[in-house]
Amino acid sequence: MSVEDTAERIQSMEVRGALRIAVTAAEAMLSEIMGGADIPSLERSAGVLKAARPSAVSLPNAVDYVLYLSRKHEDENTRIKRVEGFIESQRKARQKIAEIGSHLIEEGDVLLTHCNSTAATSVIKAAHSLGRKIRVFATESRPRYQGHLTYKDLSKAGVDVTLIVDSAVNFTLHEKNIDKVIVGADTVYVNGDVINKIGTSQVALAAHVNDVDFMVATESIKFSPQSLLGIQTQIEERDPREVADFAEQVFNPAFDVTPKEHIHQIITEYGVIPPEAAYHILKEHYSWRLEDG
Ligand code: RUB
Repeated sequence: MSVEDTAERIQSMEVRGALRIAVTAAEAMLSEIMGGADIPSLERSAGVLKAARPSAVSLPNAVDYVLYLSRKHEDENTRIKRVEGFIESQRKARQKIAEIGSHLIEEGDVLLTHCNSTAATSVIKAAHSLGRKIRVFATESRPRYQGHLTYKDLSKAGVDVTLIVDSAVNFTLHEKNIDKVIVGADTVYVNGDVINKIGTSQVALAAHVNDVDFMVATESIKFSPQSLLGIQTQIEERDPREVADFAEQVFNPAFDVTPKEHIHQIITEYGVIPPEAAYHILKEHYSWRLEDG
């Protein structure tokens, strides 16, 4: 698949979810490398891919890492091996998060999740496959209804899941005695604030008021090195017609920022950290990014 087609599939959300976006973009860069692309043409491809969706930092992180590896290894075979190794490391990170996160889900837990995060659902499915009896409430996640994907995925795995409308979150938290909320992330800032699907910050606020644990499951590829430099991630605004085709004025932000004060834990492939420890993940695992400019 060409870089332009891949960017189009990401923009149209045929490919969505921060990790899948990152891996698909890295795979498009890998095909270019396999086709003998030189550094200037890889740089051009990276630019096209990075412009596809602005709020998932996993996308520039993945694409820039492939560029970094390509500049570092001139030999084509080594380049290919390193990029393949990077893509594989992302699949392993997901498995590790599922394994680590499953320890945080207890027998009898009632959970709530928002949107469709494969990191969050893999934690839930891992806990379920360990035999824990759990129940999950999934928001439908207007306007694109990614919660339907969550519902289908969890049902298929045999998890007891119930769909709710987004505006039922606060009521459900106390009415159904939710123990924990678990969501994914598109971007994690150095201070521990998290960008995720629009409505996540409201879910977190409601969880805070109801004294419910709020957990974020995320691979380190979603941590923002730019935030170390004081640069904020752009919040994507999407087509108003996703919301309504009759209204002349529609505001349709796709993501929002949940403040670290409302987040209890962040589950990463390196372990469970408090949001304040985001700096350490960035410092240990993203120094290449700063070296590379
Ligand atoms: C998806 C979304 C997900 C994160 C994490 O938004 O907000 O929670 O991307 O997903 P969209 P994952 O549907 O607009 O891409 O854990 O699968 O990487």
